[in-house]
Amino acid sequence: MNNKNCLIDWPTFIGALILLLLVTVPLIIWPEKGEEVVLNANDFVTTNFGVLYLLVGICVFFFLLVVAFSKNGWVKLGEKEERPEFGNFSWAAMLFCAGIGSSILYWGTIEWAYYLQGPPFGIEEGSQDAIRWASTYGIFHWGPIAWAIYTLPALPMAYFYYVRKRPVLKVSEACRPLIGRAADGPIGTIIDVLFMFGLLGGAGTTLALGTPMIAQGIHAITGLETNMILQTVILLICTTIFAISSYTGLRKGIKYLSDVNLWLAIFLLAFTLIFGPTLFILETTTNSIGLLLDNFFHMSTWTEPFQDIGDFEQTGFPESWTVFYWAWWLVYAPFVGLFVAKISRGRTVRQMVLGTMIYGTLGSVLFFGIMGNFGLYMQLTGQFDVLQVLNNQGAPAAIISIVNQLPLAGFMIFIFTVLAIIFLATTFDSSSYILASVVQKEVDDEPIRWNRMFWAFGLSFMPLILMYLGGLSILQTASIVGGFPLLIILTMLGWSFMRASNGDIKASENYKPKTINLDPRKIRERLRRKRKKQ
Ligand code: NM2
Repeated sequence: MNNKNCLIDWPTFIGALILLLLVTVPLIIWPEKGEEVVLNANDFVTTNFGVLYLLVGICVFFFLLVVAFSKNGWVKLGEKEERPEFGNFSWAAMLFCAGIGSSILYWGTIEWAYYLQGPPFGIEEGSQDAIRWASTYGIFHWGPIAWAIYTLPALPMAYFYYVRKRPVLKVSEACRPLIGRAADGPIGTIIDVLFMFGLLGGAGTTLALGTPMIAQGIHAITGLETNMILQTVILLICTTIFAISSYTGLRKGIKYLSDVNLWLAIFLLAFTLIFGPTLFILETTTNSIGLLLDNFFHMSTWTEPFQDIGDFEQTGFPESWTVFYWAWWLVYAPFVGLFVAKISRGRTVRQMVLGTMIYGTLGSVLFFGIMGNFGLYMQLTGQFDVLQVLNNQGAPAAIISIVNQLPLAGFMIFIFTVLAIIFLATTFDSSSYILASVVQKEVDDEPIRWNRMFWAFGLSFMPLILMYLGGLSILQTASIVGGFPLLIILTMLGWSFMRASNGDIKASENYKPKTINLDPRKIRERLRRKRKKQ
């Protein structure tokens, strides 16, 4: 073993690997039985613990607001006079690109169609109300609560980076104020392994959804059959693009690709807005924002109770959507949090918190408002029957055929597919970076190469099996089950931040409470002076 390999934290490495194999190998050996077990696991978690996911979602949202507007929010992430390292636009763009991948192309374009057919709140399928909610619910699932979940881990991480000046690359490390020296022992290892497991599950959902969509795009452009072989090849090509670039030191390549992606995405959105039904898009999006604001608390706490007791029809909507989404955001949260922390130097905690929630939501509104409402328009006007394609040929075909309705269709499908491929390659890049870092005791500059490669290929393992098994519920289960331990880990991260920052604030001499004491004498004097002037 050369001394570089001594850097590997073997218990975490092996722990995560064993967990991954324990879950995936039986699925390969017994796919049919496996499918049943996976669906049961989904059912078990969402039915029994669904309410927990919803509660954590809304609590995280409030917690962040409290942090932002309390003394903890005034803490500067950096030196006193330091200005933010990045301007607002590039900060917001980087934030969005880190947190979002190919899935926003997928769901942004097609989510409404699922809601139109299976509306929430017992609303009649295809009714006016169902249409309104169809274009609103997507924004909710990609909105303020979702972004709050992303931001929470950034709190302790940014705090340790810039205030305590201790870089944090591991979740266990960020929990140190809470668990103390246990962070170095088995408890720390368990936390890191569970985080890795969650990320492997979440990325599994992302890659297993994104790949068939890319295959469909390639099919539309080249006519190649969209079978398992094509999908496997795409997954491997995306891993290889990334592997080559990171192996040959072309790391800048990925950074360059991310920038290209930002502009391609802006182009796709602007083009669709201008050449699509502009007024319809603007009106429907505005309306959805109002509907969302009006019903925000109802949506975030809707558990569909007493449905199974009385003789009511149960939609299963909260379990199949809201719970799934919160879980999916949860599994990515520590990893995105780390990135948010990195780019937030020079901001206050409050700026970081409100910035992520507001800019993140705005970005989601753009995708869902423009791409989603474009598809909805096609459906409602009868220009193109999206639902029929969705039900007969599946979501990837429906998505690509919506893009196919744009002017310059061939070219736009090409842009859309390239966007999705780059998104997928960058997901491999950033996720494998984090996975590899977590299993190292130290990281100087970059994780060890073979370690990085190992996790990049490890990442494609889960989606391959998921795609092979197929079905939306199966893909969702990877995130739902992987996200379960994150419910606890996220709570620990929030707590850890409060404990560390409250302690430091109290101990710091120059802390003055920000309450303003108004002096009645001075007020009277000021009013007198004012009157005199008049
Ligand atoms: N989230 C945002 O698949 C992706 O686009 C990455 C997915 C959690 C739903 C993140």
